[in-house]
Amino acid sequence: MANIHRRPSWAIADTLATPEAVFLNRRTLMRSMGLGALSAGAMVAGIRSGRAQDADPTADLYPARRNEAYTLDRDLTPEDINANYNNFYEYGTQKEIAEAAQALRTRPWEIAIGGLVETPITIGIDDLVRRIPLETRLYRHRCVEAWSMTIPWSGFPMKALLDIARPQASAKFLRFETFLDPEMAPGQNSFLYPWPYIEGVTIAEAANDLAFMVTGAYDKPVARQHGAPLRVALPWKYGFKSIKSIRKIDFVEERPVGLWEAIQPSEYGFWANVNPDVPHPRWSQATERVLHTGERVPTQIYNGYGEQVAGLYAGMDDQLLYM
Ligand SMILES: Nc1nc2c(c(=O)[nH]1)N[C@H]1C(S)=C(S)[C@@H](COP(=O)(O)O)O[C@H]1N2
Ligand SMILES: [Mo]
Repeated sequence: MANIHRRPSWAIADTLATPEAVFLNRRTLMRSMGLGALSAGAMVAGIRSGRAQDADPTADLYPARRNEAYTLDRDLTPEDINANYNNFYEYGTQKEIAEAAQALRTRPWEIAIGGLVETPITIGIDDLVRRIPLETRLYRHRCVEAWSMTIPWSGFPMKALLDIARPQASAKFLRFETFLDPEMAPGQNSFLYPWPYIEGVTIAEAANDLAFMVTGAYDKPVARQHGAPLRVALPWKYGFKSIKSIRKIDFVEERPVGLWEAIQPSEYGFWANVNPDVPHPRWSQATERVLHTGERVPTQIYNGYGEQVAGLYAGMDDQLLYM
């Protein structure tokens, strides 16, 4: 167990993770959870409940207006590739969680926005998405494991949350929390992870135009395996910052400790800005594997978004900005 604590499977650069290594890790985890049999059953139940769900009540909002300020230097990752290669530990530690994730029930889905704000609010996802105009942006995504993808996200700027909740002067950070429901998400039965998944950003980061709240992808409501019905996209940071299936957003004074930072603070920090020159303790970040071509390309500082976000970190050289 201590060994798994040190080395969650996704924490191995995926170029180093042989299928054997992934299999072994998964089997060990299952055994330690006593979940071998249950997991197969949960998977079938998941597929069934996914099919039984009604059509998404926000489907009419897509395709959302394309924001031409966000384009790409490379092709989009084909939808079927993206939809079948995911990190969503609530549904398993392997990349093939798409089927299991269909167990995620996305309605009713309320989001509680509170903490140090003028206007705390609990709002249903369907009300939230109709309150703010949606737009589509083509974004890059760089996982800390050194693979990358490109995706047409739809949603709204994170800044809209500041306008809705109006943080008090004492608020310094946003703290995001994923749902907690081990019956719906078998991975949350594992005591190896401090569920629920938590992540955070500073108020200044949230106000940067690049910080995006995702409600859709590929011109329709976002798929469960990508973090329906509401997730974050912070394309200049390693992917683990982009938390999925959000239920709670709090404005806080103290810096939030994310799930991965809680497990392994020497490898996963708060800032997690992409930097090819700062290796992960166990692998290089100089290049990345493009998911849909298999090609290795150089990684760029801030994942290519430095012009927009580098200013956020001026004078912060005392911080561990790149892990
Ligand atoms: N709740 C939750 N959010 C999460 C994760 C997770 O396991 N649980 N994985 C993170 C990681 S490591 C990555 S790379 C991205 C993957 O997003 P994708 O599966 O849509 O490509 O989600 C991030 N958000
Ligand atoms: Mo990741």
